[in-house]
Amino acid sequence: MSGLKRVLIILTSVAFVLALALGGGAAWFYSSAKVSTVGRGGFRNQLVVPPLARSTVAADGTRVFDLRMRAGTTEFKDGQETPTWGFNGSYLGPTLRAERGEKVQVRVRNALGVPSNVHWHGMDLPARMDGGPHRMIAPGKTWSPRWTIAQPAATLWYHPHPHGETEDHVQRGLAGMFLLDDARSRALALPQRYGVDDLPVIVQDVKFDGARFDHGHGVAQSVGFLGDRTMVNGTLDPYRVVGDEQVRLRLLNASTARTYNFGFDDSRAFSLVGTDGGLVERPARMDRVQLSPGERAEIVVRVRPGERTVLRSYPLDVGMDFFNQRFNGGDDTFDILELRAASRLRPSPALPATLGKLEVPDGKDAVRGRFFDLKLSGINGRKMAMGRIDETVTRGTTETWTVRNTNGMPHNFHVHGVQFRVLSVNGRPPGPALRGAKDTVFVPNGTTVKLAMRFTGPADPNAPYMFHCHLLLHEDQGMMGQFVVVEKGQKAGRPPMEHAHRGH
Ligand SMILES: [Cu+2]
Repeated sequence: MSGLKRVLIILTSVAFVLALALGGGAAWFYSSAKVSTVGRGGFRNQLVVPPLARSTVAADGTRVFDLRMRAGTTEFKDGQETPTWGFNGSYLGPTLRAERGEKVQVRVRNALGVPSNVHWHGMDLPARMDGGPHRMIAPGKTWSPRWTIAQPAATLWYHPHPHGETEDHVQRGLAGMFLLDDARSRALALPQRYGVDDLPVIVQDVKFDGARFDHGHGVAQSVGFLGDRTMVNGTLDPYRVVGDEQVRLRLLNASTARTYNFGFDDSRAFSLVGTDGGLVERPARMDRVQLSPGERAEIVVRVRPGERTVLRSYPLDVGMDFFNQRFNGGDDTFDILELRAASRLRPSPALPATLGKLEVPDGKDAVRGRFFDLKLSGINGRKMAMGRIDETVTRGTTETWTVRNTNGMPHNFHVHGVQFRVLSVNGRPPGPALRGAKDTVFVPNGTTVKLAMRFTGPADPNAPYMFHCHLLLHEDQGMMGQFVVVEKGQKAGRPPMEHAHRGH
């Protein structure tokens, strides 16, 4: 054998071994990116239901709540104390509840030791009360926004919104529900005994490094943080004993990046009765409902005496490409919550055939359209700038907003201070889970959604509302813009810069 030939054989062998190793590495990397907790955790812990926040009623009829943001530790796993943040407790916060027409005030005290703030997600309220990134609360200070509840019954929530740090503050535990009621919702034959047949289900994915949270981002995860297990209301491996034939679950995706595809382990049908902004016009039967970060769905599920059924999150079915599907959590499966039906169940009335009329506009009276191109590098090519107002809308008018994602990764779109109707998804009428009032909508790659919304104000040219991707890493990286609501003919002013310093 010639020397040259020998060298060639050696080189070929080395290349072959390298290719095998690379291929094996890639295969391992690919298969290790898929997570399933089915049958893994057992359901060992009774689901914690956040307490209803206590309130007082002031002389002028205002319902007053107190929230205190603080640091602490929480025992998620036996004997292990995890450093966490919470409102009035060590993790998450109490459920605030108010009635349509009621005046409310929330006194928010920041005892964290670092600046933070609170945004009322889904609330129709003046921009100055909205808790955007301009409205920071310094350590030791209290912010006391007040407004009148001017929207239908709904499952809303609250969480911090500090520019560049929202993912971190929410992951540490700062989130809670804000439920609204009205005369119509109270009169309907829907399960509505809080903590009994009407359960808050705050879903978050987490990862532990011993006792501590591990908030690291995976290398190929463009969406941000993805955990390897889930919690409901801060409870790992949760179960709940239910004593009624029908149970209402108020699902909130409070995760920072993960989208869930909820269903039951036997794929039984359930009834969707509410979306982000309140009740849908009529209950819709389905066996899956998908929620991206920030979205809510109210579902009613029927259970049989003595049975156990598991709320599960299935792999996503949104036509994501191969790579995104695997590395952004689309192939993952989680056992979320086990419902244990008592051996004898209280009878529940049949669900009403209709739940009422939607109050979001159908877009026919739209006076203007706007277009938003979602890119991680910025919306419409611009990164969030605290001192720049991106859009100016006229109070009392209806607009259509067209939102497109061709960015090669999933995004969603949340608008502050308003509820909208989804008119179309890629030119077609939306599916049943998108036919209610919404404030956040999933926009996977290759999708264009058209929304209709009416800005009821009040006008304030100097106080902006936000629109942004609610995948919190993306929001922190600048996928956000600002709009103001003005009176006809008025010009946008300047955002209040006194709260804009963040010292990064
Ligand atoms: Cu995004």
